[in-house]
Amino acid sequence: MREVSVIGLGYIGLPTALMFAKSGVRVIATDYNAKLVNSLKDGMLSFEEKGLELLFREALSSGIEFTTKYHKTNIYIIAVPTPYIKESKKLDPKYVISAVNSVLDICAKGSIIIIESTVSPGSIDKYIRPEIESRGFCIGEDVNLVHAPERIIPGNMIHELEYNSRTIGADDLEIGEKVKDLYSSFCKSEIVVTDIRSAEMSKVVENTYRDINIAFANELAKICRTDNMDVYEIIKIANKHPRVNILQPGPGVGGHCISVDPWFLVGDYPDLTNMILMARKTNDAMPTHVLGRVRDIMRAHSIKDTSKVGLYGLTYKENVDDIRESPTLQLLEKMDEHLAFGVKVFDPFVKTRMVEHQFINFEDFLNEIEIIVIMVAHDHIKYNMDSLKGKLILDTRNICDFDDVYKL
Ligand code: SAJ
Repeated sequence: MREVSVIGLGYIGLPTALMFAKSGVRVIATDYNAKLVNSLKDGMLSFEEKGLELLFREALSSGIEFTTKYHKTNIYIIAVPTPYIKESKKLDPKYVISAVNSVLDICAKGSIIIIESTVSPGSIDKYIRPEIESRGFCIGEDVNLVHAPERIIPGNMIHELEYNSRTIGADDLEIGEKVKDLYSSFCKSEIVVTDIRSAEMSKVVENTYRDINIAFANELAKICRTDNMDVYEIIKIANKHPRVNILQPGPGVGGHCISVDPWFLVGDYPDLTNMILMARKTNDAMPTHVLGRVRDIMRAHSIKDTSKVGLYGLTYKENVDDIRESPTLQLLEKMDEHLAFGVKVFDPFVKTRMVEHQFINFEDFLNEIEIIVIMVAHDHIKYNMDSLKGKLILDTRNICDFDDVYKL
């Protein structure tokens, strides 16, 4: 039976570990967070995701093992966080380095270490190889290195794990093929084997492409606002062209991928990344644009009190519970900078209080506000659209079709 260790049981590591287990691979799922490991052992998931519960049950009955310890297997998949340093815009590789070291402490000769965490191009050469060599290991003989960046999208992770194509970057093609064979246990799509540098770069390029495309849509939204054109209608028509595919404008770009990865390129190639930098700035400026729209609406209706404004949605996008770098958090930060406080917040996916003036009950939230800003297009608000009647609505996601709705 094939065997693999998955290290880091977060948004990527956990579904990946479960998927391997369900597909007949023996999985040792490791995380240093004892609380998380214990709750997984008790059958409790740490986050919500479509289809995850069922996959979890299937993996449990296939004998997946959750542990805080590193166990000896032949293949180790590292899916730990790779935060970026806000000031320098560079990657902080400390968690990957620490996980690699823990693997080196126990692994047998010839083991394969696969890094799934997103890293900035060149990071494996810069941080990981020297670390392994400084421990006296010969890469290619004692251990083999692979980079297999993930591509799954929160909200549709389980389906995409199975049906997205993947990239395997390896020093040695034979090792690459072996890893490809392992991922084929659940991945039904094409798996491309390439070198490590290309795998690192293509991952960051994919997210940067999306960031630039969203920035273009956001810029169009601002252009259309100045001359009262309907940006959604224009994008809809433009996208009928067979070679045009413009994404949707929104209140900003959040999450831990698209709003972060382009910075790696800007940080490493500051003189060569004009467009990438502009796109980042354009998207980062969207929460301020939303604030400007709120101010316009308040003025038009002689509302002076910001506590009459309610932000619907705290997560970075629809139908997930992840609030990292969310446009709503960015907007609240901007308000804070300008000493404007008191706006109310509600999100059906965020059940503990994360920010000031956050409501846990939707009706209570609605009772307190006159203006509602739809920041996230959760299904919840689509089903409850009628309850917004009588409010002033700023719909940043284009989901409300009432006549008198304000848009971006
Ligand atoms: N957004 C828009 N307009 C759009 C699409 C998205 O404003 O038309 C916003 C979202 O609301 C959100 C942000 O962009 O705030 C990012 O959301 P997303 O759904 O575009 O992407 P993520 O961050 O959830 O996942 C991305 C995906 N990358 C690409 O599509 C190229 C995913 O496949 C990656 O696996 C993931 O990053 C990652 O982990 O890198």
